[in-house]
Amino acid sequence: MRVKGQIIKNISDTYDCLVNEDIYTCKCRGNFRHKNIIPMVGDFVFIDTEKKIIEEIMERKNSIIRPRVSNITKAFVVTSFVNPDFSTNLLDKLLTELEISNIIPVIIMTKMDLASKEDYKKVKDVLKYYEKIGYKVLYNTDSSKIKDELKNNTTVLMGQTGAGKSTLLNKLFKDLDLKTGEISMALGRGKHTTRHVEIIVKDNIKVIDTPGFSALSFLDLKKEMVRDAFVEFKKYPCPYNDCMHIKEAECNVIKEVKRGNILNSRYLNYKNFIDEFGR
Ligand SMILES: Nc1nc2c(ncn2[C@@H]2O[C@H](COP(=O)(O)OP(=O)(O)OP(=O)(O)O)[C@@H](O)[C@H]2O)c(=O)[nH]1
Ligand SMILES: [Mg+2]
Ligand SMILES: [Zn+2]
Repeated sequence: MRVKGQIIKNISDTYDCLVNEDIYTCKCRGNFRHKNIIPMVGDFVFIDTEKKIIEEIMERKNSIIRPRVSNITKAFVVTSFVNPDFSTNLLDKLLTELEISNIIPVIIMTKMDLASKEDYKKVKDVLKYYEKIGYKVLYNTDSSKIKDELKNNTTVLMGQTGAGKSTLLNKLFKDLDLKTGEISMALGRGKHTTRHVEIIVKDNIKVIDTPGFSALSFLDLKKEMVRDAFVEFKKYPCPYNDCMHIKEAECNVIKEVKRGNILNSRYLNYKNFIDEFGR
């Protein structure tokens, strides 16, 4: 029988497809490979339930490359105060990618309990800026607020390895038992505890655990897309419409950085990202 389902898990060339309450473990149709069609977790598909074959992939509403997932409506950028240390660079990079993909980000902070008083205050001050420019910031202790964010969404968890993505999901859903890692081991060996992307389905919630990463780079983007993803820059229009805010005379973004209205680290990260295109 041909039915519609959604890919919720992929391990090498097998795909778990959810059809109502049932899971069918499928392979792809032979001609997918010739046509260079590679299914993604999140794809809505038509499957043959007897042959256990994915026959067709429906058009994607959106997709991201790292982690490779599709049809997302929201993203949690899971970020630790310490261990691994808070990094505006990584945060800005993820926010940039999400802005470009048109996916709403929510910053979820973890490991407040491990931060020294100074680190705690320093990070909190920086987070105030992100709230000011329009990003929602929650803490992994805010279980009910986080659940509200998840309702009626397909949410992907992104963030550095060891930040606490799987731990957060285990805490939210008591019957889950995702593997979590010792951070010293994870960082020391560059190892990820979560090895594959998986959609967890609970009533009206779909949430995707993913392996973390330690470095990211912009692959197939244009530098103008990166510029436009820095949402607060738009508040300060420049004399030149296509100003890149790098060394143009009379650039209002540069002025506002000097005045302290644009966070210095945001601007420095921006310049670094733009530099990546030059090489
Ligand atoms: N003290 C403290 N430890 C935490 C917190 N959140 C997570 N951890 C610990 O941090 C370690 C790493 O957590 P994981 O949930 O495995 O991290 P992850 O983001 O899923 O990592 P990957 O799967 O490798 O991407 C585990 O030992 C957790 O117990 C927190 O808020 N406070
Ligand atoms: Mg994990
Ligand atoms: Zn400018």
